[in-house]
Amino acid sequence: MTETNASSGISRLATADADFSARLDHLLAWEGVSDGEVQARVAEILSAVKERGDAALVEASNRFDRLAVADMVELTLDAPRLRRAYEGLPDDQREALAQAAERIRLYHEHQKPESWHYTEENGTVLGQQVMPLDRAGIYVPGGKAAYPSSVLMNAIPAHVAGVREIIMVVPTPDGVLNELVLAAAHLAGVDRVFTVGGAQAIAALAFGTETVPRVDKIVGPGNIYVATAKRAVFGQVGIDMIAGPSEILVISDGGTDPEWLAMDLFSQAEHDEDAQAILVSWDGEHLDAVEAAIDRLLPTLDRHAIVRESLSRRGALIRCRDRAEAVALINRIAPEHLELSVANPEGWLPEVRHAGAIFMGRYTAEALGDYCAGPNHVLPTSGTARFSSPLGVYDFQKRSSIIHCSAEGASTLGRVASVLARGESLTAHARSAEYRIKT
Ligand code: HSO
Ligand code: ZN
Repeated sequence: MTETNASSGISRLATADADFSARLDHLLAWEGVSDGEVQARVAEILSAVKERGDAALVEASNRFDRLAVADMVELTLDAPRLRRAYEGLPDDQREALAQAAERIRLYHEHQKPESWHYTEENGTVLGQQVMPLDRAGIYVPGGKAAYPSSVLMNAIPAHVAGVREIIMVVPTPDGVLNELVLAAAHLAGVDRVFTVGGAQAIAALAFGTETVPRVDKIVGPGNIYVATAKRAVFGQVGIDMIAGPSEILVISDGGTDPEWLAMDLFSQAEHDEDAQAILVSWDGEHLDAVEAAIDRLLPTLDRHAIVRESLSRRGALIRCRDRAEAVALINRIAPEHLELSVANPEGWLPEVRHAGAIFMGRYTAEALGDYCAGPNHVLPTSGTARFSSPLGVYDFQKRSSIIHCSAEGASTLGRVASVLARGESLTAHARSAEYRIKT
């Protein structure tokens, strides 16, 4: 039996309910795929930019962002312009942004994978060389969803990875620039910004135009047109993930202030109406207290309409029987963000198989991770934490295998290769290997 609370609309579920599994599946289901009409429009934009370059890019930007510019010069911001944006910020914003950038940079420095090699007895050397991408493109959404924190989270790992050139694109609907976004780009090491967005910006990054250089990988969130365009150009360029709405799963042992927990749920629910906030506990009275806190605090939120919609569409307070059921729920949901608001979070860690980021203990609000703890806030959503990881330095690097045979090594390997090549009837392979066999 599922009851719906009249004020917040958040679902109450219990694992003991006969329909629990079906109800949970329904809440978790998220359809992010674009329809045929979106795909057709995107395909049109992609081919226009591919064929006509800057001219098509300018036309599309004028049309979709309600601009009236003559050429790409007006849609280009260089590094000095980004620095001026940073210097022009109010002191508190400039300092907070700089602190966040420094912490994110430090964390990502730890991720740098090393090249390695080993030498066999006969002198043959085998190894792996790690190299950064030449050029990365960062997509930043416009309008309300333009988050300076996301600029830091996308560009800093690229910079730490050693990417030679970082290009950012951001739409400016009605020509409105977001100075905080530009300041974040400055701190994160972005080289150039083009104020274009949508599928046309993805096309420019993927194919290159007279002004926009072609990049090797495109990262960053965007609306359905951007996501569709990214999927379409994948293969010609690398892309990161296609992110769904934000999610948080909180596990509470009943010992955390219900108001803190309510606000933690709101913090992700306020991102958008499709965001998902779920709290699990085996303490029924505590769940009632959290629900009461939700009802009390919800009207005080600036974004109460979005939060209410998100909680009633996809939110849930789930009562489980015990800790083991809570662990099973974590791994079934594979949440983007997991808050372990429990007495001994370390004890849980080995059992958490799937989660994008794990926030340990009562003090670690997810919001701290969104801005400044250091780890990346670009995380796998919609259960994709089962097979993917947070955005990181490794997303901006690739590896080359290194093989350096000694004369003796080539002779030994030649014998093995020759047999296998003849087994595949590839005799040029066999003879190439055999030339190097010592007799
Ligand atoms: N929670 C979002 C990131 C973000 N939060 C940006 C605030 N600003 C990612 O799921
Ligand atoms: Zn957030």
